[in-house]
Amino acid sequence: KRSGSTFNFASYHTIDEIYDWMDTLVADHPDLVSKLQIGQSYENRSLYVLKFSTGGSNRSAIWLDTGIHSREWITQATGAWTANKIAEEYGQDPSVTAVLDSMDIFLEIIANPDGFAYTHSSNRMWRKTRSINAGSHCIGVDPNRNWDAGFGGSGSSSNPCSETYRGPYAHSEREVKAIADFILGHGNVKLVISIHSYSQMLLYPYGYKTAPAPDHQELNEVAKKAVSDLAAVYGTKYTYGSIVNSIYLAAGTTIDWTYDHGVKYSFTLELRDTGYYGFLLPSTQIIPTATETWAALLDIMVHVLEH
Ligand code: ING
Ligand code: ZN
Repeated sequence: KRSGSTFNFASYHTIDEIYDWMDTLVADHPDLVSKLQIGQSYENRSLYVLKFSTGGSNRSAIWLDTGIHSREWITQATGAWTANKIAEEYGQDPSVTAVLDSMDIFLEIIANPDGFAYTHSSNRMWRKTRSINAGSHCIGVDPNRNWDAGFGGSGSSSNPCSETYRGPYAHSEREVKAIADFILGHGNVKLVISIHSYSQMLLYPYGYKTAPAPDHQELNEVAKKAVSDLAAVYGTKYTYGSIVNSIYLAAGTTIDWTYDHGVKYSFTLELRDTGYYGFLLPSTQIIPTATETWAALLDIMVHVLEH
């Protein structure tokens, strides 16, 4: 297949390379894969989403995003590998086939394109968006503190120079608002997995409050099985739990917003590693990381399909 021969999944790529490859994937799988534009970034880059669908109308859906924090390069790389895997396994793998025979999958590989471009051009460690903050010399908002879920609370900063700056108001960032509008407009999203790195964790709500989510017990069971199946691939150990119990209070995160807007199955994955390389994970680990992550993703997707 062209997509396999011209794009090296074992390397890190620029935004132009990834966007070009997305078109190749669509061209290679026209009956399964299409590309949507859900908006534009602050610097007017297109916000593209790959849609995997075998038909129907407004089927129940799965939303996956990678790269909302631009420096977490293993996530965009895993997103590309995963897109290819979904396309290749439909009609081959029984679980993928069953999922896509009744649900659609939406995958935004570069959820923060301005930040991603900046990690290539200027500062490899850039996390936030690239929006200008009125009255400050500091640039950018943390797109994982900008959501309307306990917005402004603990674990987010009001200082535009902070890495966890929440922004002037909820959904101030186009990149965040585009996803929120898409999910609300769709109205039938059953599962959200927002993918970050690093820490090797599988997290579920809440982050903005200490109260357990109403579905805490089921989410915990799903997470337990997913990390077990992930570990079975190469022995990589993940911890799991609510955001607040696993990391810290963090207000304004993606999955707290999706959970509070009816997406019962809302998760964040924190991919490899636990800090030895951190955000600078060697490209030799892309395929192993994506391969083990796939076990967890598929596990969660099948659970949602069956519930
Ligand atoms: N860590 C996440 C962060 O945004 C996180 C941890 C994930 C907090 C989900 C809250 C919700 O701080 C990284 N590496 O981005
Ligand atoms: Zn992150």
